[in-house]
Amino acid sequence: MKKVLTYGTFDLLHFGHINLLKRAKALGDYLIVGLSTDEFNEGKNKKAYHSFENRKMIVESIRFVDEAIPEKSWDQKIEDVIKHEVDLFVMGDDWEGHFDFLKEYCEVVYLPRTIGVSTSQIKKDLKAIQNG
Ligand code: C2G
Repeated sequence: MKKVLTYGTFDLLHFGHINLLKRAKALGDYLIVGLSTDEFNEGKNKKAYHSFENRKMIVESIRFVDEAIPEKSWDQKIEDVIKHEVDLFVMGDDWEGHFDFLKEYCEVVYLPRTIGVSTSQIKKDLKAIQNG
């Protein structure tokens, strides 16, 4: 069984997230998502709209996702790859090169981001609609 691992916040879930998860799952048999906790997001200067628990419930409901684990720090990826016996690590290519250190432990693939959508743009657009 080929195990795939990816990480993210997955807030205000959109088709860019789904495209990533769909392609990641297609590269293996079992997809684990390391979901950023609210505390970890503070370190990314990100404030998710949905809480970790609610984002976890949503992400675990996606048919491409087999398991969600908490992402609490930048330093847990090697341990996660080993502990979960991961064969392939996947991220969107906005992270190109950032996780090449994992190549000692598993395959690393960066997939093209889906153009034209992002959680931050959704927030901006909604604010503009509200302001009229
Ligand atoms: N993504 C994408 N296309 C978009 C938006 C996002 O392919 N239009 C991908 C990102 O490249 C990432 C995943 O969807 O692989 C999740 O995106 P975010 O929730 O924004 O994750 P991020 O904040 O980049 O956190 O340790 C890694 C971090 O936790 C990644």
